[in-house]
Amino acid sequence: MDHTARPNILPETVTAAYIPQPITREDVVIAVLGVTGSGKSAFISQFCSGAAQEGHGLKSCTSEVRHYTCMLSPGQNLHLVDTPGFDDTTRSDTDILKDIALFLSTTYQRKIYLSGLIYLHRIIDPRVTGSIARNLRFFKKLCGDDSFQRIALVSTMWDRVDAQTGASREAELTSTGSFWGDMVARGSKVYRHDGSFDSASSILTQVLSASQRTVLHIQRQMVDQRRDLDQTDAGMELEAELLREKQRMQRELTEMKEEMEEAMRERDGEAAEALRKQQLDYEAKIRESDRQRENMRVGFEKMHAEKEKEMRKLVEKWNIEKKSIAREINEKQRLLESLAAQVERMGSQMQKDSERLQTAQRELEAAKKELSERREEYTRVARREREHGGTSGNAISTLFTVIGGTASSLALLFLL
Ligand SMILES: Nc1nc2c(ncn2[C@@H]2O[C@H](COP(=O)(O)OP(=O)(O)OP(=O)(O)O)[C@@H](O)[C@H]2O)c(=O)[nH]1
Ligand SMILES: [Mg+2]
Repeated sequence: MDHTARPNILPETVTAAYIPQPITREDVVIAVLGVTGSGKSAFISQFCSGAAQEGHGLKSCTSEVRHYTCMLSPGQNLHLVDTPGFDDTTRSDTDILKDIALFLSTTYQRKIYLSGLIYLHRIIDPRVTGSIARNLRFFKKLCGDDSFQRIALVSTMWDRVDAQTGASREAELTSTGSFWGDMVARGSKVYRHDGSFDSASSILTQVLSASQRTVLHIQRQMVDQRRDLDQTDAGMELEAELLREKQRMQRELTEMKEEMEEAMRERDGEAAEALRKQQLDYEAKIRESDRQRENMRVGFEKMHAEKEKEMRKLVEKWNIEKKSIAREINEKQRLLESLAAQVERMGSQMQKDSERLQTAQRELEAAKKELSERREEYTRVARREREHGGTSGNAISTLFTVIGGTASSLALLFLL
């Protein structure tokens, strides 16, 4: 294990947003797998910032296989393939296996080979639970022994565990054949990830440093040998698992029927009804398990055709949505235009009103000035008259002029 290598995937190479790029033969492709919540999307997001959606709740987050692209060097793209975990809370294992198998077969058929696989595991998990072990089994079957040396086994969340506990869990994983042991014995490398860019980048750099590419069992079996999915190693593993589960449910169903007969003999209606409901539930589960097994009896070409049909339906749905959104945008645009015209009309009216107001203010100022001049004039005339002790014809005419001017100014004030 090498924790000292300097990261040479620098933050500047991280792409700012997810721009899906078609994968070419020259590109580097790395698949990221692991149970739900192990940190696959978070790991990928370190390099394609904000791209892969991370989950923060209890539900599985990534529900389909999707690749994210970042640039390794000018002209060379790196695609990180995000996958849903087999224990997804929203989709069946067969649907997930089909999706992963389809991606791997399609790329392989186009002679695009994987440069490596990264398998993530949460070091904070105190035990390798049934579902973790199951996930690992499918993963190993998917890859096949000859690809083990291209696998990076990465335990995540080292920032959330004390070093000693983490180390002892890691030792158990690597020393137990049915966990990581058999893969490590055949060349898989073990790494630790603490959630930081530096640790993710150091791991990716080391995965990239080995130049050889690999072909997985599922790729050879589906494309070269043209097997149906249920005839591949991974498919057979899943089929066997589904069969075991079905047999278990059938055994329980038989016991349930016996218990129900007994409850009816003892006239315990309540217990019989509860058992009847449980029985219906089990029968539905068994039918679903049969449907899942049937679902895997499909070859690469048919899987491809099914996916294309699904995509065409999606595109049709998008087109309908696009049209309705375009209609909505047009309506909003028209509304906006009519509002803008209204605002413009109000604006020009306001402009006219403000001009009229300014004219009136100017006239008022002039009238005030005139009034005060005439008042002064009147005062002067009155003073002169008092001084000369009489009223001349000239003075009377001046007085009339003053009074007349004042009246017109007052009239203007009232108008305003
Ligand atoms: N502290 C810490 N948190 C991490 C680390 N890796 C992932 N997480 C967090 O763990 C949660 C689950 O991570 P995801 O990347 O969504 O896990 P996933 O494997 O993609 O899960 P699915 O899409 O459901 O299969 C997210 O909240 C991550 O931010 C880590 O190394 N340290
Ligand atoms: Mg995810």
